[in-house]
Amino acid sequence: MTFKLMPLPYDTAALEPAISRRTLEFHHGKHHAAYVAKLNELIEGTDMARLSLPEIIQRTAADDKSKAVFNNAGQIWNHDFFWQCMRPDGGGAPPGGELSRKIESDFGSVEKFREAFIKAAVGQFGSGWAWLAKQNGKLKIMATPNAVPPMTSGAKALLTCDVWEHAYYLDYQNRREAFVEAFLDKLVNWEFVAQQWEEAAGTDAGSAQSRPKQRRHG
Ligand code: MN3
Repeated sequence: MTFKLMPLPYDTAALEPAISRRTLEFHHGKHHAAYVAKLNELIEGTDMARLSLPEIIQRTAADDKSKAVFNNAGQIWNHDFFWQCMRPDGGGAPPGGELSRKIESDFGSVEKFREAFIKAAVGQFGSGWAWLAKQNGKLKIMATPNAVPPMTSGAKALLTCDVWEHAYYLDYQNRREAFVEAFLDKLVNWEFVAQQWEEAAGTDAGSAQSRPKQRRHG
């Protein structure tokens, strides 16, 4: 199939001041768009052209000869998911409910979850992603390098923050931690995260995780 660039679920200025319009214009309109164009070019005329994005990711994850396909497919999936994880006037503590209770029971408190997420995001050396994921019935914090999504290790993604420099350098320069704090405190779309949690109820289903549904904010 030919993949299309998923539109942002909000205006490019909607996340200011935590993320500037200029950053979103480049990040979505140039970086994310380039992954889509490149993947389409790489799979055209091959048997991968009829697969879904998660199928391409799973098929190429352990295959060094398909590294370019994996990297571009992974980055499309990761960015589609990342945009949905944010909204204007988001962030802070998750609203009450099952996910909130699970965060408290698995991490000790929301504050401890926040500390662990920041530590993973800041500790990811070089380019990559920080995640809240579900695996074997438990919540876990993960950091993955480059284009790797949690589904390749059988975990289901619930929340992610892009920690490639292109995600924050125009707004925060080298201060990755300040960016991750702004992400957690001002941007997280907890409704979306809770929806991922509900979809994961009773299963880890990481390998079957499909493209997140669109919802528009702002
Ligand atoms: Mn990015």
